[in-house]
Amino acid sequence: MSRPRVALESTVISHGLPYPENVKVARALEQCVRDAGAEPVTIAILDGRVLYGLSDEQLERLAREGTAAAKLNLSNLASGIASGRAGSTTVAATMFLAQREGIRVFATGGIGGVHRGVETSFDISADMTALSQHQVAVVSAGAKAILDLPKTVEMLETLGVPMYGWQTNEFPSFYRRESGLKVDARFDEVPAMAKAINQHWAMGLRAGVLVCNPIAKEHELKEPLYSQALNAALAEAAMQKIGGRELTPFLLARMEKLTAGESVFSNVKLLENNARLAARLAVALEG
Ligand code: PSU
Ligand code: MN
Repeated sequence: MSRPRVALESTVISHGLPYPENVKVARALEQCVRDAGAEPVTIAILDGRVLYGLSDEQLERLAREGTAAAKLNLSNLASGIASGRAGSTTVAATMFLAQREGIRVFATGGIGGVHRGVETSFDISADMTALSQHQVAVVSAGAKAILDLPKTVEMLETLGVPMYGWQTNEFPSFYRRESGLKVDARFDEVPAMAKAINQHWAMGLRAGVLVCNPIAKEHELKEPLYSQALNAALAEAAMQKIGGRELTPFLLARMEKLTAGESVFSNVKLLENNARLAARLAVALEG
């Protein structure tokens, strides 16, 4: 019998992590999924085609492109494929493609959400749209505090996206375990979480599910480094008037510099943590 599949996104490869670390991390995440009993499916766009799984040569090409690759969400996915250029898929596009392929579980780092200053920018990630539309369980470390987390959580509720805490009551904030915000339900066992997710879809509720898996305590970005770097990165983005699709990659790159690489270490650790939990969930959902 074939093993349950876990989708992995590719924007984290092209826009989220530096080369050549991104190649190693992409392969390490696939191995985490395999070790936990599932089959990894990294999704990306090359030569006008959607790839479900990348060869070494294809992964190397995408990783080398870095931010020159098109960052594809729901609105620019089709034109990105048609262009023939290299493209990486965000959480939104990966969810859409995973569902199309019959994959029910997807591991990422953190989701995009409602940006700070949304009152004037109107910048809300298409990840929110996709979470409301595609029946895929997204395993994440929450969303990072570069976003407006209270508004992101409110929006998920409005869209009918369940937020399930893995062994936590708190909505995690990516580099940190806590945010002061609560999840909808807490699960301490994988089968119990799988049961709730199956229930959600079996009833005909159409949204995805956000599984919130906090970063391990020992891998958190420490205070005060975390808050200082975050505030500095946000201030720089505002000064330089960075917005739209460039904003998330800009803030991630600045966090790396301002924390002397500590943020990348935390990012990799939480990605691995999410890949492992996603695999266990995929196995439980099949059972
Ligand atoms: N969060 C991270 N690292 C990332 C991203 C989010 O910690 O690389 C990427 C994901 O692919 C996510 C996208 O779907 O950024 C959101 O971008 P935007 O805010 O432009 O929708
Ligand atoms: Mn945006």
